[in-house]
Amino acid sequence: MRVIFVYNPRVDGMSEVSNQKYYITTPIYYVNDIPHIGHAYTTIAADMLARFKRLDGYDVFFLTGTDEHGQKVEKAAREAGVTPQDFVDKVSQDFRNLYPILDASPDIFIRTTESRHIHAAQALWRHLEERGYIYKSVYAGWYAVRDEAFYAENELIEGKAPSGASVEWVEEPSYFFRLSAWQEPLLKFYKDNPDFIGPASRRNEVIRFVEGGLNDLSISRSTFTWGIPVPGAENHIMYVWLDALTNYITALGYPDDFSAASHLSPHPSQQFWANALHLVGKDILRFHAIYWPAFLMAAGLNPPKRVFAHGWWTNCGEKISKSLKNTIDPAKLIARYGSDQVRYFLMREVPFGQDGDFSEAALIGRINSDLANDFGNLAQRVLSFIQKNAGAAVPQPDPFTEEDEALFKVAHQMIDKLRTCADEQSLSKMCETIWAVVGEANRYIDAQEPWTLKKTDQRRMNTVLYVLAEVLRYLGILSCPIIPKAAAKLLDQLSVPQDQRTIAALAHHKLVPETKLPAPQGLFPRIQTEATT
Ligand code: ME8
Repeated sequence: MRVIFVYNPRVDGMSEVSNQKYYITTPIYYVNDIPHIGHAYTTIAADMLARFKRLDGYDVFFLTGTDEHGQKVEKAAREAGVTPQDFVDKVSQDFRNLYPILDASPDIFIRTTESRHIHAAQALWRHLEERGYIYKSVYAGWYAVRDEAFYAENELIEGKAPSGASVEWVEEPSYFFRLSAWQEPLLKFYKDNPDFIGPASRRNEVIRFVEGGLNDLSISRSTFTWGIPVPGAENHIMYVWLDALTNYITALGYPDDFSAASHLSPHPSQQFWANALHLVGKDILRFHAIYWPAFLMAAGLNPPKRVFAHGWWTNCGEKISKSLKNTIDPAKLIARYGSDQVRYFLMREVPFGQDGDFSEAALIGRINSDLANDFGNLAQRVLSFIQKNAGAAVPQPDPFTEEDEALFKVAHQMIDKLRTCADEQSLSKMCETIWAVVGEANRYIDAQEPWTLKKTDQRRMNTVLYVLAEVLRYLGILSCPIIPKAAAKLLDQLSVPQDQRTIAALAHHKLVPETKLPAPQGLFPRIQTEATT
């Protein structure tokens, strides 16, 4: 049962959402290795959406965390010569330490070794068992530890998993989930919920895969012990993906709080669940778009609202991997260029959903052109002109001209465009939408020439500066999700009160003439390179 929400109409005709829930998740990352740019990418994307929805008045719940069980992690601990628990405590902390560096704002960081998660995963198992979807047999087939995935013989390519991971032959007693029973219900579910999988090209891939037939899935292992014990069969541990996927409902209080609600009085956790968006890389779409909704439906629960699979980053054309020694450390990159700069680059450079190639030259290019030249320069020109020629305060405008109104209009239109893009996870389009207005404002200043008006018509100069400062207020507020530090700095320089840094405040408030403005400081330093020095 999906919960229906009512939008509150706004006085000025803009829709404002009140108290609507938005639940966004990243994958929980394996702790077999230190965090790299790929992990930072999904986390920043989720953060951008979480911040945008908060800005738009939503009640947001943003979840991330670490996936700490399974053979891959156990093997990494063994290689490091420490116990799995000590190992996961250390690496999980490395991931946790990354969030402030990325300027990411998760509400909860979950670990699959926490007792509440073990309780939730075992409860889900019991529900599946009670409903007749689990049976015991023997698994004999291929397994790729790197992917933590089972593969059928006909899926292998030259003796390897389709991902390129090595496979090993596994033969062991195992419990199975009746995935085959879910082929038709899944296909119906995809048909009834055409937005469940994004982007559309990925949706088609998933549908083709399911149409090809689903085998029952081995969901327990009995040849190693680093995992959650199967309830009632303690010599088995749960397959790491069944364990890991459950994290998304553990964080909402499953099973205790989650099922306490009815559709007449939905518990807040159910309202979040009805609006859940899982952001994942394309590598793990199958688990999220096939296994996960099948597990949930089999347990009598609703699937999430949407799963969006983004593309894959390579480094100068090469797959990023530890063995190629080309992993990119996001913390080092941020120390060199700044968090806003790296966030903007990752979100802007590649349309979300497509693959991208990382290069430092491209990052520097974006910093110098989009951030320093376009946005930073606009703010600097306007604010330092006000500082020098308009008494260091918000100028008093005269009635606005057509050109002024046209610029206000494009600034205002950003709001609905950004809302649409956010709901489609078109993150690079969100950046383009804002930078299009930066471009309009730069063209307006060049056309209006406040430096000439200074000598010929100071009242018109004040109006032009007011218009530009107001548009900077729009740009500052709406760019918060992408470049939170620079946006806050800009809003400080415009003396925008903290409680007016929301989308609702854009229409309800305006800059108040004669408000004192502090001395401006540059937002984005240019990066000097050999080519530019
Ligand atoms: O799969 N480009 O964890 P994981 C873009 N624990 N994104 C990348 C990337 C790259 N080169 N490399 C990694 C797991 N990612 C499971 C998830 S969820 C219930 C369990 C990102 O540590 C991307 O989001 O291997 C990818 O899906 C995820 O990291 C895989 O992280």
